[in-house]
Amino acid sequence: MNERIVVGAALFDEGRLLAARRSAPPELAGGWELPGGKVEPGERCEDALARELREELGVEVEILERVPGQWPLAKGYALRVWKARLRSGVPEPLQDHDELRWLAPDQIWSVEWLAADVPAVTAALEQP
Ligand code: DCM
Repeated sequence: MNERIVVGAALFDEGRLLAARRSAPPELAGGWELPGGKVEPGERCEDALARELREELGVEVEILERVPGQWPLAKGYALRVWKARLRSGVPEPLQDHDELRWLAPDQIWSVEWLAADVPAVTAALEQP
């Protein structure tokens, strides 16, 4: 049942949330997202999320609880989000992104989130 699922991480460190600015494709470039990506066939969502953050940011993360909800993306994909925290490494924009920013609570809406990520970020912040 992992067809057309995109997983994203609400990665928190010392109360700040990581936002990543996409560098591709052109229609999404410049928009900010919760880092993540597509789940591969047969792959668990949580495993896909850890893999994507390893590939894109060069970090090992601990996947925590799922953020309730699911948000529609293009082409029939849906975005699901998990809270996560760093286990090791310092995030770097290795792939798909050209800038990363740790956002304090009063800075969350200072970046232009991609449309699907707006409700996802809202839900992640509402969760205790
Ligand atoms: N996507 C998104 N928000 C996220 C993660 C991904 O809107 N937090 C979108 C961007 C792409 C699609 O999901 O259209 C697949 O992402 P990727 O190219 O990273 O696999």
